[in-house]
Amino acid sequence: MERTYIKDLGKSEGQEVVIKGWVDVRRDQGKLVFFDFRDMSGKVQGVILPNQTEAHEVAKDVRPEWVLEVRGKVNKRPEKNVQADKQNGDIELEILGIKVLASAKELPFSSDADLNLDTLLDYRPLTLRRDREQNIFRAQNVIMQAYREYLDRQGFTEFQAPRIVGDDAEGGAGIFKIEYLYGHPAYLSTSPQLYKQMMTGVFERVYTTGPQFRAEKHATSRHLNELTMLDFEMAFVNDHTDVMKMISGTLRHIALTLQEKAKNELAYFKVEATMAPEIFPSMKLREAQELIKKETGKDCTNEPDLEPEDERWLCEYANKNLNSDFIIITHYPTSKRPFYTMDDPEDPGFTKSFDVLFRGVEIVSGSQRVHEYEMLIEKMKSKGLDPEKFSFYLMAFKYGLAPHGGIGLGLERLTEKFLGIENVKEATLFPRDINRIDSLLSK
Ligand code: AMO
Repeated sequence: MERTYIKDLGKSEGQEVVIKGWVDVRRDQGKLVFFDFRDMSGKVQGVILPNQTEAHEVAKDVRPEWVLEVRGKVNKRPEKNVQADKQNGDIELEILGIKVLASAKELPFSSDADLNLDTLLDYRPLTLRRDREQNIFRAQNVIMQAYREYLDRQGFTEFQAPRIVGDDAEGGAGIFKIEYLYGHPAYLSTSPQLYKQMMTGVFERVYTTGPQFRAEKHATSRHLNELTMLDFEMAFVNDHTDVMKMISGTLRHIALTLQEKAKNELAYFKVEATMAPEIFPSMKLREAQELIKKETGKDCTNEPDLEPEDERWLCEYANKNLNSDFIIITHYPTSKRPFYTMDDPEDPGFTKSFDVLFRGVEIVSGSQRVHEYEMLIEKMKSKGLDPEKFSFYLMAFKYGLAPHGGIGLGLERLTEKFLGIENVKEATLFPRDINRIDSLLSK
């Protein structure tokens, strides 16, 4: 008999079916044995009635996480036992036969326990099986699909960027050095920045997704050493505001798609619907700092950047006063932004750059880029970089690139904030941080 997925059992009422999956929970009640079974599509309760001696015999040793093939009859539950809020809460599988596909040791934690971050990560292959973790990564999958869907519709072309690079694009972010062939030094990329810019000379509008590496010794709830970055870059922009419109549209589409396709996951985390207007509210860094001073008395008006507490305050402000969970801060100082960022001639010392803040944290950086060859060489030199080292990249500019701009978006931070969870590592399947690459670096 063909396997039926657990989510489809409701359509087979009164019929005999075969399911395959894991034991989620086992409960013995006198002569009845109850199981919750789990497969990739959901959960269902099964029961072995007292007369099923063969099934009882096989089930004797079966514990949570054993993998089974179960033959059974789908029965409607009596009215008083219906659990309307639960998947398959109105049916039950009457177990007629069990085949063990794999046995399992006892889990090192109880499956419904509230686990701290260390335990969650120490036992990642197992903790990922929990409802909470499944919901995080199902929602993340929807985010990825929505990101691609929106940009595809806007005429973008997806491309794959290399991860082994000859130098650092971001100048500032720590970079991991590796030994390449013949002893040549090489690095792990910190961003696909240079490649996406070159690609605008081919496809005009491009995006790319994938791992990026940051060799920074942070111990915070927002930093990873390997992150998934979603980047796009678009040619023929008038200035950075065209890019701001595109990222507003992208994030709004992701928010709406989550509400439509990840309803259950959002409900699990009890998060309020995201306020994502068509174009996000924005203000210059200096205006934001003035606002903070006026409203809170904290004077950060000469600082070149926002501190985490400023970012939190601005997001609360936008939530309460601007009907938006997102706020864009523009015009960071030239000294704080990478060489490829366009200066604003109307605001000397500041750039046509921006960050998008979402529920208290920066999730996106972006800007209009310098597209003129000579100006770019000057900018590199002013940052102490050797243009010779970037001659491959500069070739694209020497032979004509259109005015362009783009963004980089951190997938894990975005997921974390959409779901209202507390640490970016919880929104990372297998986080790399200062303490661990799967297992702890030192005990
Ligand atoms: P930036 O360095 O600001 O910009 O990175 C873009 C976004 O990536 C995420 N991010 C991180 N997430 C977790 N841990 C980290 N260590 C980490 N570092 C960055 C954040 C951040 O907003 N090339 C530019 C983008 C551009 O201008 O197109 C860049 O890399 O969400």
